[in-house]
Amino acid sequence: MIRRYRIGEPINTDSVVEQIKITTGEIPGWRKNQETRSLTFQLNDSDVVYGLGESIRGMNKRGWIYESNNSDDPIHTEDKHSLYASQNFLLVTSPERSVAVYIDTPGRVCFDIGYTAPSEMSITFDDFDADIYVIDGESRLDTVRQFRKLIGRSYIPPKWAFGYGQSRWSYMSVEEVRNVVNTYRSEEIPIDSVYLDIDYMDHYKDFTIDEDRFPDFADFTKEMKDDGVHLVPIIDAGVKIEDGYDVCEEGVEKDYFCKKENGKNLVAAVWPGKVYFPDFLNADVRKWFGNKYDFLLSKGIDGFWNDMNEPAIFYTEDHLSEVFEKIDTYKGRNLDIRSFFEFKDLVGAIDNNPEDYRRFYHDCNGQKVRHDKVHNIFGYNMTRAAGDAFRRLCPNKRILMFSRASYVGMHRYGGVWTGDNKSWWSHMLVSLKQQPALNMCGFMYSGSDIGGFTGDCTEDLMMRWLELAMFIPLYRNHSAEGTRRQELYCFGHQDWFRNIVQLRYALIPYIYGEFMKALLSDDMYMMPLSFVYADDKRAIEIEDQVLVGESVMVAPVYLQNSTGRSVYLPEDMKLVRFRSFDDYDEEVLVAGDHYIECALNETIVFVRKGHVMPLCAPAKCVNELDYSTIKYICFDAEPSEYELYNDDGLESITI
Ligand code: MIG
Repeated sequence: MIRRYRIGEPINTDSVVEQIKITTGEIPGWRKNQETRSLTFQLNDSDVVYGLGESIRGMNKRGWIYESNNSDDPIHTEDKHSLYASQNFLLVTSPERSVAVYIDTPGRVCFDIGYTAPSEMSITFDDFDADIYVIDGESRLDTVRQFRKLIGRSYIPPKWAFGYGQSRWSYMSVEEVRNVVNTYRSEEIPIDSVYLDIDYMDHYKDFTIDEDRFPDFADFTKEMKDDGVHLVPIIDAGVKIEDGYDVCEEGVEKDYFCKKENGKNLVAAVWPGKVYFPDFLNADVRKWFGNKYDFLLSKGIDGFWNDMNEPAIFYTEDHLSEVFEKIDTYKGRNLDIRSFFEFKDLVGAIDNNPEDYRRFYHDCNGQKVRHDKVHNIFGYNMTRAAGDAFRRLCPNKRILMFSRASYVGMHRYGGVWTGDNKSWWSHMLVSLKQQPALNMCGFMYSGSDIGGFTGDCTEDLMMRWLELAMFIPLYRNHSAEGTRRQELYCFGHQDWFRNIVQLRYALIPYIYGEFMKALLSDDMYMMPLSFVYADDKRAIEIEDQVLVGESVMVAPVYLQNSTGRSVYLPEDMKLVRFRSFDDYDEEVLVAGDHYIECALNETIVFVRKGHVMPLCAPAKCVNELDYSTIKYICFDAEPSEYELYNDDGLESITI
């Protein structure tokens, strides 16, 4: 059952699709405090709190403060409070209850989940305006399903988006991309996509191509596609300010950019230097910007990633000049402990400065709204602009789309990737824990940069990460400029990498099928063990094993130099130890604790009691997978029933 309550006068986010009448009066179970602008909820000792989508720390969110405040912060350490996303859904579970709350408000929200007082969860608002949805379900899954129904069906990617993707900031030319693809092909490591980062553009201008380095782009896109490879260009939120650049000139002429208090266009800066921000909160602007994707669609592109849409701001013109003025006042002074750090922070705190988010305004249905009040739905609306455009421009075709910033509601238009992680073993585990939380919030197509974005990746980290991400929908290796190259052929054991990626392809009938089944029924694709083993105390506490679809449990190795790990089995399961798609052992293990050996080149998968996992022969790309080669790995000697979902993976589904 879902009840909706309203506090103040929230700005509509369009995050829900079902109209629910507002219930007046107190919110049962919650204490409202107008003075502190907060809501408080009592937690029982046995409660586990799930949710908040893309965030740091564990699957059980108890014991920390999380903030919905979309942030371009590339240091995802445990002491942080926000990442790039705001997904304000919390699920409180115990053997006795499964209650959830969804806080629909586009501004900053703070979730203190047993941090200040261990048995209290309090939610504090910058502006006390929100729609509060309280959901009571029969089970964890039932509560999630009700929420997912409320927010509408998730975005469906093309099937090729489940294949291996190779990315790097940046492949600088047609020759470099060709070389990457050719090397994957000659090493016989499957690949479906290559990502184009900012340098494919002409001076970082959205919807342009650098003609010198990427000449005859449509021909090149075709050449790649003929070889089974989709090129996926990046689109940034800021539009370069430049005379003669059509996107900039049109936007100025139509008055489509975000404005300052005085009505002048805000001048901010990102990659291209000075930029304007399209006012994505305005429907006309969304339509206009969305149509621009046609520049690339018409050249054969069928996938995009939307970046820097928190929005990330290096500086605003106004703030920068203030900083320069202030710096002058420090000239010739004897800088001491205070003044030195003030001075240092003047420049150090210039990017993504909270002040800057209060310097500009949006036009929301004729209402002038200061940016910080709607900050968390900016990226959502950029991706919505694209998603709506795809439905207009190519209604029958699925287009790959994922975004860095997000808010609930965006899940209907695209997926997410989790931003600038590091080549750290700890970040590999975080990437697994984020998956169930993302699924709860409607984000089904998602993943993290495999191998880590910044920092130098080692061969063992890359191998373990590819194994850990084996069932994660977005399977993309991405890394930053200046880091050690981490294309799979850059390391020593090509044969091992080939085996791992081929296994991914062999599992795509299961991965894609289970993903789609879950998506179409508002179900979870990846879930904490407690979703199935609800009364098993041990299972409820597990943070490093996850269920995938109806048949599989994963328990990957995530520590450097480990040759195995402890695994807890809530019931009897079959261990399948893969060295490659056709070289594996199977062993039925009884419920309980096990130490499982797992060499660096092995992927371990557990098939649940009474269940079945399909496996096919790999191919060089998803499109060439031959489902007639499917065989089934069964827990029992006698195969049980299994419904294998499949479709052509390209055509839109509009039921
Ligand atoms: O702040 O386009 O998260 O994936 O490679 C850097 C360059 C801007 C951030 C994205 C990252 C991408 C990078 N971008």
